[in-house]
Amino acid sequence: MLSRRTVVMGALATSASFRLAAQAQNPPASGPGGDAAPRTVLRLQRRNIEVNGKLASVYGIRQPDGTFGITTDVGKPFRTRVENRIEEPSLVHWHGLTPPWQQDGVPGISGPPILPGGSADYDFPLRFGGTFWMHSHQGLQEQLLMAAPLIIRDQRDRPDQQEIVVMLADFSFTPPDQIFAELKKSASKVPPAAQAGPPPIAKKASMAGMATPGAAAKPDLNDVKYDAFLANDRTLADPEVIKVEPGGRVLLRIINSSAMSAYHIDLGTLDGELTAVDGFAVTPVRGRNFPIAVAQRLDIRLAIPRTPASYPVLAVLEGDSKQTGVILAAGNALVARIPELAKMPSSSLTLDLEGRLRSVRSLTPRRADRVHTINLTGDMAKYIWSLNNVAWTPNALPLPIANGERVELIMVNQTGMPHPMHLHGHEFQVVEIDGKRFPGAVRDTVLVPPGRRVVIAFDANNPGLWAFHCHLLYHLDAGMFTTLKYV
Ligand SMILES: [Cu+2]
Repeated sequence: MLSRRTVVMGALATSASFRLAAQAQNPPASGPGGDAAPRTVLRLQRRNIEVNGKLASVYGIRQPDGTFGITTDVGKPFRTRVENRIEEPSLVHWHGLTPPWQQDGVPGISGPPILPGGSADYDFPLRFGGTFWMHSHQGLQEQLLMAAPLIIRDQRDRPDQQEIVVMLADFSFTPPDQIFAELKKSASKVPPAAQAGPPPIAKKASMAGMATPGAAAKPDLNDVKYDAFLANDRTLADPEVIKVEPGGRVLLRIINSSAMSAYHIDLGTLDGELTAVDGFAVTPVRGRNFPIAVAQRLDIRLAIPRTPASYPVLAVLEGDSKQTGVILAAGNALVARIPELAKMPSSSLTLDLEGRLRSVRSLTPRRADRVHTINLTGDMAKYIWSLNNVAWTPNALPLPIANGERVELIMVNQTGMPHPMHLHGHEFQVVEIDGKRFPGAVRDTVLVPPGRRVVIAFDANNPGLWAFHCHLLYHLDAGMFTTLKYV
């Protein structure tokens, strides 16, 4: 049976009645799970941080006691109330979770945004644990750090292991609207030769590669020039220093909440063991350097050496030397200042690791009942980004699928930029790269570099209207977005 709250979350509710109904429920009535489970309040609010010695007004998602986001346990209901304390409408998406579609937090798809002063309630079971995150799906609020960790502990977590969450973000003092306007303006200055397709070639970095478009061209990266890169809201000029036990075990939960920036995680002299991507277990991969695209997460286990020392955990911007990070301080070690430029520039992200990842729990092998080919397309001249040459509008038709089907999405990147593609409401498995089938990682966001073909498979087991889009914020806003629908 639908609770009153679930009805309130429905897409049919208008913003006004949505707000009134939500307010009328205060104090909380008992939900489907009874009175027992307390409701966690999350407030969307303005806050100040200091970046490069200057004060910056950004957003945050915090509990009344100041805790960013949520840490909870698998099996518990996800019972939250989101209170909008900012001056504009907002709505929060639970990235990687599989709620009923009306609680997915995409304005105009799952339901209306929460008006200023209003609130919305959520209540759904947590089917699996792992490292997830939450972020506003409204406008460009994510660029102003409207994001927070969403950690679900499960049987993989060990009491003898210190958990450290590292949230990465890109930061600009330029307001997001202006960033977007400048992207459109500078795009229109691309010489006509660079606009000729197919495939359309992005500007700047890829200009040199114009004669050999697509995969052969150097990918176009980092078209927003950020003022800073943040790890837990701080730069390397004043990084977070986290005490760890010499000889102890650490689980890094790295979340890339950046709007537009991908990184290579540099563990320095520490050997890491990658145990999960986007929350889902993979056969462990050892290494000191791991790529992370926008919206992805990495769980990396570390064994801290017994000798006191400080160990930076860095994120180096792809195709650049700029870096951010946190410092792990084991014992009474001196903490040296880490420069904001790495010695060596990082390469652009590849699919080398993706092709090696193997899920610990694959989908049941099964032929696809339905296959959709989705070309990742764009027109750099107008800064229009699209799927199958359709820049999304509310009139765009959803991709049809049906309940119970095994669905495969073939993504072919025909542009000069990499696109991290995210499916809402379902975990998927990477099953093919460039024609080679393999039982890859189960995850919710996969990178498709220029000229590459990536196939994902999922089971249609959560009926509704679901978003599928590029997670680069300005590509998403420009129209690289579609929906899937089934009942
Ligand atoms: Cu994109």
